[in-house]
Amino acid sequence: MIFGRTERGKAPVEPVTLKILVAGGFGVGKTTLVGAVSEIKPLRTEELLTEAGRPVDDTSGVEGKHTTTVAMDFGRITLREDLVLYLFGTPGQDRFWFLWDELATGALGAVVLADTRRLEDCFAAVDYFERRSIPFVVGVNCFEGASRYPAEDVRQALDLDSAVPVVLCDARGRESVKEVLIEVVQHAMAYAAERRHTVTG
Ligand SMILES: Nc1nc2c(ncn2[C@@H]2O[C@H](COP(=O)(O)OP(=O)(O)OP(=O)(O)O)[C@@H](O)[C@H]2O)c(=O)[nH]1
Ligand SMILES: [Mg+2]
Repeated sequence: MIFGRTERGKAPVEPVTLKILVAGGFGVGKTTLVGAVSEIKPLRTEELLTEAGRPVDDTSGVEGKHTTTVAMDFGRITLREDLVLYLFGTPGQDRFWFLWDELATGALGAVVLADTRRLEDCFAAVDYFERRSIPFVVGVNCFEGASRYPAEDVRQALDLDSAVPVVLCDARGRESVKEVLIEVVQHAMAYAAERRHTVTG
């Protein structure tokens, strides 16, 4: 985690910068989410989905999808004058799992994007962050045509701890994505405070 230092009495304030991961299964909208909120042109590493990859790249539900992330997405958003998030979108396909540890280093928290038509695709991401004690929120990307489920149902289906926020969102919508990111930051702060309390108390 990289913290900018603020010097008292000096303006403008140098912002605190936090690293947030955007994870989840294949084609769930991670690249879309980073692109929707980033104030810089997002760095993308998209490659065309090929005929050869068809047996392993299941595009059902996202038939319009022609590319996939092979390394990462990178974007930046200033949530407040003194708070900047660096967003790292992970590749969704299992064959790129070896990149995750690199991407997760120093992350304050994560968004696990989920599609209710293929909820099982985000199990691996949920498991990954639980094992490493990286606080995360689940963002349910509400694709048109997918049934809407209350957040509580998604929590139960994913067997999530009651403290993990579940937020319905639209990965294409800037305001919607911002809400999810604010939720991650708040959750991560609460999580850190809780841990401090457990250690010192
Ligand atoms: N209808 C609808 N389409 C969406 C939404 N979010 C993403 N899409 C589309 O779904 C497809 C997949 O989006 P991506 O952002 O590439 O998904 P990804 O999770 O980055 O995919 P990988 O990197 O390959 O795992 C694209 O064609 C998007 O335009 C959404 O909320 N609604
Ligand atoms: Mg992607």
